[in-house]
Amino acid sequence: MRKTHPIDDPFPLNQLLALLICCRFELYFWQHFICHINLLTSTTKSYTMLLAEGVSHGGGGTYESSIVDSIPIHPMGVKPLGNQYFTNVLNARRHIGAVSHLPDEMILHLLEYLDTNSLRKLAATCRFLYAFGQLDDLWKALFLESPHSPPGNELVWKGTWKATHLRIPAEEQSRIDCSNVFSDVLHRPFACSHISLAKYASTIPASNAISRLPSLAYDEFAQSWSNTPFILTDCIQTWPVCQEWNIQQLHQKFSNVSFRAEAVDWPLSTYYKYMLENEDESPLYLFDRWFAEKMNMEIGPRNSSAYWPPDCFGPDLFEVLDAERPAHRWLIVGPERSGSTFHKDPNATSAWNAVVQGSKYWIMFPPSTQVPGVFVSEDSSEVTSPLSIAEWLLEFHAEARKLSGCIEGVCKAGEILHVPSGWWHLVVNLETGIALTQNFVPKSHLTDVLLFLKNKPDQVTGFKKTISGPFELFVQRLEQSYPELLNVALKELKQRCERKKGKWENAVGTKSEAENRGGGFSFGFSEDDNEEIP
Ligand SMILES: O=C(O)CCC(=O)C(=O)O
Ligand SMILES: [Fe+2]
Repeated sequence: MRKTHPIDDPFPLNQLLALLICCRFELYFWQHFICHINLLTSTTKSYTMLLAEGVSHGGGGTYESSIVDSIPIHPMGVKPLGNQYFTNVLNARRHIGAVSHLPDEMILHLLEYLDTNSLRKLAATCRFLYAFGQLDDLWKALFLESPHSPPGNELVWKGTWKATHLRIPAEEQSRIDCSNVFSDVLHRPFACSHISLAKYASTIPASNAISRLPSLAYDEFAQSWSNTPFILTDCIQTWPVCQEWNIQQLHQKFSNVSFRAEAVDWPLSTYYKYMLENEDESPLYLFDRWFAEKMNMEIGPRNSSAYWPPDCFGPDLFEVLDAERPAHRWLIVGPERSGSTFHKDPNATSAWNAVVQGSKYWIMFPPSTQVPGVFVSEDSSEVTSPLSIAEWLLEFHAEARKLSGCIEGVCKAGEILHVPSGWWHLVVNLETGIALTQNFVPKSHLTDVLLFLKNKPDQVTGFKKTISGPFELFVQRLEQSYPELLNVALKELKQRCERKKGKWENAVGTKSEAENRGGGFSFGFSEDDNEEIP
């Protein structure tokens, strides 16, 4: 059944506000709104440049006819804002009454406070707000907030978040022509979900290219490579999973098994359909830490195992924590464009990431880099990467890849990539794929991990809640299994803190607070600062 629609009735502002008040309009709105607008204003610049490039390449035509050919026409005909200057059609924005006083960014932000019914009602008032009411990100948020499916009424992916949330077949959704709606806020997510990723992955400057080695011995890793990203091209092909796994095979074998994909637990059959059919700018990413248990798999050592950690990384010191070790391995499945926005791995651990199917583009920076578009709080306890991967690539990639220390590379099926402790990384799947990742503590980064556990207890993640002192527990276990190594690491830890303390006192010309209080050695300096210590 098609939805009827009172097209282009003016919609008064007080009605929208009344709706919002009835819904979930909250007091922190204004503060949040201002940050949001600032960010959107900055990203709009690069988006506009992208569109302008399209216009100039196309000899002055409109965006649709000329821009980068991978971006098709919007399914409802919505156009970028700038296109309003190339047309004589009556702009649908003229019919939104008093709401026209609000910029598009604000309208979208207000709509984020609406519940399902209010959003549907508002979308039925005029063509412009209808277009806003189709934004699938709004429906994704409503879906994720809604209660889980009752038994017997299992969730089925219906092609869009709106259709899935409302449980209507995609073909029964209304689709009204919106070719007189001009809005970057509406067009940008669509454009971002179609940008060509290959153009970022295929133009890597030689000076940034990640080292590709056939294999590596542990001694070489320990001596020269533990602080450097690299790809091993001939290391994991003997893993049984590399011969056996592909998406279809996993789908057949585990279709009823639920896996964690960000905020939801979905049977693989649902995620598989989603993966094939979604058009999201940032597709939901399957990232499951309990996969071995769910798939009844043996992991390392060799022989009967499905895969095993490569020898070259040496002993993983977190193994001493045994059942108390924090989350450390994940199965990763995702479609093209899915991936991980900028982050450092937890607890100062290193990681390896093995691609079983597909390929991934990686861009990485050394620990002390200020990555453009990534906001780190003063005590580095909060990291915000507010842009989607596509927006970051559009806005910041060109500038970021010129920064010193930038490393880029494509890790292909059958290859494994090393992420050193503390390194920033953004990763995007260039095609549908499967990967396995594991975090570990090599001997050469023991001090970093101890320092992190000691100095940043509020940022330590992945341990069971019942473990009150991860640092103390780790030290205690190391004392039993690696007493000499622990001694050396604790000495180094002390030296690093004292050097840092000395540097601080030189800078401010006073004794540290700890010393004034009579305390000697203090762990009060973060390991990020140690990057600056020669
Ligand atoms: O495969 C990915 O998306 C990246 C995962 C990741 O961040 C890691 O393995 O450290
Ligand atoms: Fe990571």
